Amino acid sequence: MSESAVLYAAEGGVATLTMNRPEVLNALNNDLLAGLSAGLARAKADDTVRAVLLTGAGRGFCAGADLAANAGIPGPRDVSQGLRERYHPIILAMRQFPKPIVGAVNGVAAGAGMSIALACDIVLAGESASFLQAFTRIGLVPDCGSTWFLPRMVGDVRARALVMLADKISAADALQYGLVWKVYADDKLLPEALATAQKMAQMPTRAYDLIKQGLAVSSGNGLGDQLEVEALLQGLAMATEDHKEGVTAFLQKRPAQFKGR
Ligand code: T3D
Repeated sequence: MSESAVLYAAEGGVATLTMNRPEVLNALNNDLLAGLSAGLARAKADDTVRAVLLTGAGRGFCAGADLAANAGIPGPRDVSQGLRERYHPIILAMRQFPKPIVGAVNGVAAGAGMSIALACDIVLAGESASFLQAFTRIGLVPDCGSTWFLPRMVGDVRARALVMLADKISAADALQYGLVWKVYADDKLLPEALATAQKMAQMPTRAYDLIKQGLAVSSGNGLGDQLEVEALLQGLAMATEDHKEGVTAFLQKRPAQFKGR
């Protein structure tokens, strides 16, 4: 595995993962997929890391599966198994990640690259970024969660149009549709995304983990079931050191110093 397909840097509670194949807009080959898995595992295991920032090197965020590398594989390949083994663990790891993930979409996010962007907890974009459900352009169907994320994020009408028409949409449209949280001038994106991740790294990390668990099951639950989920999660949150600190700080009229425990 190439060490450089995903750059890893941890500082101030934030691990920055930079997809690093700029010459192909960070298209996903085996090295980059392995690098993402390894980077997420490393950030998860490091107790000093309390937020992750995911971005791309160069002018793209991620152009999806590396079509040239795939075309170079001789003979038939088991695409379904490849998705299960190499892609799904990344999407699931992101959604089940016990710390927040901020995506800084610095350029085009296409195909599985758009799915990866949508799997982040907070999606920020540069004003020249774009989003493309590229799949039907090459006769494929959306994968890596796009048919799960999109209807929930933008509703059925827009989800169908995005995946069937495969029009590239601008960051401004993505903001209007609710695919991203904020759009920044291109030169402000990384500093703003880092500031967001640093802020989140100071927040109650265990509560974030529990929030992610609650949101993950909400769309499959009725209100009564979800109220029960919230009750269970609140019991866990209430037992954390950070909850005690939050209440103590409130009563003492000072800023809380959360430790992520
Ligand atoms: O196969 C499986 O394992 C299943 C998984 C499937 C998941 C998927 O993601 S399927 C979807 C795959 N992605 C695409 O279909 C997108 C293909 N790329 C594009 O449509 C365009 O490149 C973009 C719209 C993303 C950007 O266009 P543009 O004009 O800004 O850049 P460009 O000139 O097309 O690309 C720049 C370079 O990156 C270029 O190389 P070159 O000519 O300078 O040597 C281009 O070939 C390369 N590149 C871009 N995307 C990919 C890629 N190389 C390999 N794979 C790519 N996906």
